[in-house]
Amino acid sequence: MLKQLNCPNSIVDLSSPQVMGILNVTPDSFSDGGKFAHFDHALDQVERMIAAGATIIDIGGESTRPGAKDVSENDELERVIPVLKAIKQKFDVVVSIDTSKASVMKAAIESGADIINDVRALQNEGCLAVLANSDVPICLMHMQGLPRTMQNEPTYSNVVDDIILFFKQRINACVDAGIAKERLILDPGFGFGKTLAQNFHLLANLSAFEKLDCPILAGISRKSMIGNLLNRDVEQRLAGSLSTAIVAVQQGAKIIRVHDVEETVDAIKILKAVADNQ
Ligand code: 7PM
Repeated sequence: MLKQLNCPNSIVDLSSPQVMGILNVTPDSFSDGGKFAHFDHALDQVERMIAAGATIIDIGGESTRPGAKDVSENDELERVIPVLKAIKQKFDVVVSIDTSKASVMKAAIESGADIINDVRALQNEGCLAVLANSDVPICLMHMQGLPRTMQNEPTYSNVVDDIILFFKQRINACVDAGIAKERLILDPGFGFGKTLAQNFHLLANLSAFEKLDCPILAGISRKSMIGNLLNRDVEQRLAGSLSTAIVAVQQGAKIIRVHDVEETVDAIKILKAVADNQ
C-alpha cells in the first residue's frame, strides 16, 4: 500500500499515524447573534490544534450525531464554506469536510477542501459524480441505518465481515465511477449503528480491515461507547478516548479523529517510543 494521501496541493504522509482534529461548526455556535465571535473562536481552536500536532482539520456540522435531524443544504453551506475558506487562507493545513451532500462536496472542493469525509460513503445522489470530477482523497465511513434511528437494535451476522463486504461494494462503486482506489480511506464508523459490544469488537479487530489495502481512519473520541462503558459524561471521557486511540493505532489505524489533539499526540509519541525501542 502507498503510505500517503495525495491531496490537490499537499501530501499527507501516513508512514506514521496522523491526528485529525475535529472542528465542530454547529447550529448553536453559528447562530446569527454571535457569528463573528464564534468564527474567531473556531480559528483559534484550529490554531491550537495545529500547534498541538494535528495535521488534518475535520470540519463538520452536527448533522451526523445519533438522533440528529437533517440539516438543509443552504444551512450546511453557510456553516461550512466560510470557515473552510478562512482556515485555508490563514493556515497551511490539510482540511477535510464532513458532509454527505453532493452540493456541499462540490462547493467545498472549489473552496480548497483537501479531503471529503462522508459518513454515508458517497451513497447519496450525485456524490460519486462530484468526486469523480475532482482528485481529493475521500473517507468512506460505514453506518448501519440512519442517524435518527441507527442505535435501535443494530444487527449484523458478523460486524467485521459485514463491514468488510460493505467496503468492498463501496470501493467497487467508486472505481466504477472513475474514482481511483488510491484516493480512498476506510472508517468502520464507531457508534454509527453499533452496540457497545460491536463497537469494542470492531476496535479489537480493526487490523482486519488492512487487507482492503486502504488507510484506516478511526473516530472514537468522546463517543458513547466510552461514556457507556465507563459511566462518564461527555466532558469526562479523555482517559477513555486516549486509551481507544492507542488501541486503534496498535491495530493499524493511520488517521485518528479526535477532539483532544495535544493529549492524543502525546499518547501516540509514547507508543512510538515503545515501538522504536523494542
Ligand atoms: C455529535 C455526536 C456530534 C456525534 C458529532 C458526532 C465520525 C465522523 C462523526 C467518525 C468519520 C462525532 C460524531 N463521527 N466521520 N463524523 N468517522 N469519518 O463523535 O467516527 O464526532 S460525527
